[in-house]
Amino acid sequence: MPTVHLLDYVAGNVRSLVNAIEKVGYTVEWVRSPADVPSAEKLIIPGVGHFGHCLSQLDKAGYIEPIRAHIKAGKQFMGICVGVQALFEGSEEDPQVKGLGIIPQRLKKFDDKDKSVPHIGWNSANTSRTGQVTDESLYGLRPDSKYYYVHAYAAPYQEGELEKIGWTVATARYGDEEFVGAVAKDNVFATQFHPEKSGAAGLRVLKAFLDGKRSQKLPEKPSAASTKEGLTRRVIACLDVRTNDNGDLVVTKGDQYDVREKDGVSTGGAVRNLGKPVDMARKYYEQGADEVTFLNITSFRNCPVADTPMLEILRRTSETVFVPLTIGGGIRDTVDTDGTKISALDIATMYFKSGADKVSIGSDAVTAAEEYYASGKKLSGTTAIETISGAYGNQAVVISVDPRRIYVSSPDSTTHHTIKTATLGPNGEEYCWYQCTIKGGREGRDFDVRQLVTAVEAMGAGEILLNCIDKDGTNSGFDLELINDVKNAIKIPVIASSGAGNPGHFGEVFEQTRTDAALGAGIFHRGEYTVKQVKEHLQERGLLVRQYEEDV
Ligand code: 1PR
Repeated sequence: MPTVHLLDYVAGNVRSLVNAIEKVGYTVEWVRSPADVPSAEKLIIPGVGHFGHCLSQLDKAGYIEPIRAHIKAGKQFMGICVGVQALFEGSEEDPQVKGLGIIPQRLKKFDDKDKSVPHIGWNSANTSRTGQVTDESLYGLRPDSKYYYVHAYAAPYQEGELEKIGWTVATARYGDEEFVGAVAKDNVFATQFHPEKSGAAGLRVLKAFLDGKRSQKLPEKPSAASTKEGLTRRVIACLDVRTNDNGDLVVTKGDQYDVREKDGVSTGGAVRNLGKPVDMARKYYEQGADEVTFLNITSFRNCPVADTPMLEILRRTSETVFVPLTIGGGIRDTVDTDGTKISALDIATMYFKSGADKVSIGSDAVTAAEEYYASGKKLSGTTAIETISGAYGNQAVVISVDPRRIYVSSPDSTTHHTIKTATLGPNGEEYCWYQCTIKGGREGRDFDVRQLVTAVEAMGAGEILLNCIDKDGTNSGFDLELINDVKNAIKIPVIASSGAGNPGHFGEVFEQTRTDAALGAGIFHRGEYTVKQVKEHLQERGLLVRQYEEDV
C-alpha cells in the first residue's frame, strides 16, 4: 500500500490518525528524525495542544528547515489542527514563538464574551462562503458536512486576503466570528479540524488529499438548509465501564450511582452488565454519536497501570470509531501495584497514545481544587489538570463533576453557593447547594460545584462533564437548574449529563439551558432510544445537528 510519512513530535493522539490513514488505504511511515523527512513524498504534521509547545518541539528537534524544504520541493504536505496553525506567522497563544510564516497572518483567541472557549464540536468547512452552493468540493469538503474542531485559537477569516495570494480557504462560523477551517495552495493542504475524528466526512477529506484529488464534483447540490453554518448540538454516548464479579470489563449503568442489580431479595446483586464496551461504542458511532466517553468507574481501586484494561478498549475502539473519545477514571498520580510512582501525565499519555482525545478527571480535580483555595488560589503547577493541559492543551482535559443536592431551608444556613429550586427538598426546602463528591459519589466533601468549576477553569481545564447523582439513571430529565448555574460561573464548555430518559429531555436541555453538549447513558444502553432518534428529534425542534454519514 502507498505510504504516508507522519511526524509525531509531541506524542499526542496520533493513534487515531494512523487508524484513519490505514482506513483510507495507506500505511504510515514514522518520521523519527529530520533525516527522515527528505524521503517523504506525502508528509502529515498532526498536533494537539499548545502552539508554542508544538512549534518549539519542532524547532528544538531540527524539523523546521526539512519541512520547509519538503514544501518547497512541491511534495504533498498536510497540517492538522496545530499543524495548520504552524503554517501561520504566529499565535496569541504563545506570542514569542514563531510559526513557519508560510501564511502571512497571526492566530487569535476566540472571543468568549458570548460563547464557550475552547471551540469544541462539529462545525462547517465551507469553501462557498459567499453562501452560493457550488458543485465542486476542495479535497472532498462538502458544505453540508460537519467536521470536528477542538481549539481556542483560530485564524480570523478576512475575505479575499488569503485568496489574493493563491490560497483557497474553507471557512466556519463560531458565534459572530468567521475563521479559517481549512486552507489549500499547490501541494499544501491544512485543516483546523481533525479529519481523523470527523467520521466519514473526515475520512473522505483525508483520502481525497492523499489520493491527490484536489477538486471533486459534489454528489448532488446540497440543500441550503443542510449547509446551515455554526456549531451543532453535540450528543454524546457515555459508557460507564467496570469489571464485573467475574473480572470481565462490562458496560454498566448506575441508578444514582448504584450499579448493582436490585434482585428483589437483596441489594447486593451482580454488577449490571449491559454489554461489551468496544461493540457498544461502535454501535453508538454508527447511530451518529458525536463523541463517545468511557468512564472507568472502579478505577479508584488500585490496579496495575500498565495492563489497565481501558488501554486495550481504547486501542480497539479507535480502530473503527472516528469521533472523539474521552476516557475517565483513575487519572491521577498513582503508585503502581509494584510500588513505582506513575504521574497523572504519564497515565494520560498512555491513554492518548492508545487513541483517546480527552481525559476526564473526577476525584483528583476535587482534591486539587480544595488545595487551590487552601493555598489562597495559588496554582501549584504540579496538579494533573495543569500538567496534562500544559502538555496537550486545555481542550484535552475534561473535569467530571459528581454533585448531589443538599437541601437547606434558607441560603443563610450554609456558606455554600445556593440556588432557589423548583424541585423542593424532602421537607419542602426551597433552597439547595450542590455538594461535590469523590470516589463515584461515595464520599461527600464540604465543597460546592461552583467552587470546583471556578477553580478547575483557572487551573487550565478545557471542559466540564456535569453529572448529577440525584438525576443519574432516573430517566426524569437533566437537572436544568444545576446546568444553568454552572454555565453562569464559567466560560469553558459544559456537557450536561444524568437523567436523560427520552429525546425530549435532550431538546429541553438545549432549549432551556446554555449547555454546549448533552450526554446520555442508560437511555441508549437500555435500548429505549437510539442516538439517531435523539438527533432526529432535535432537528425537528429546529436545532442544528450533525448528520451521520456512512463510512467511506
Ligand atoms: O474519580 O477521576 O477516578 O473518575 C471516576 C469517574 O467515574 C467519574 O467520571 C465519575 O463520574 C464516574 N463514576 C464513578 N462511579 C460511578 C457510578 O455510577 N457508580 N459514573 C460513576 C458516574 C456518570 C455518567 C452517567 C451519567 C448519565 N456516571 O457516566 O452515565 O450520569 O447517566 P444516565 O444518562 O444513565 O442518567 P475518577
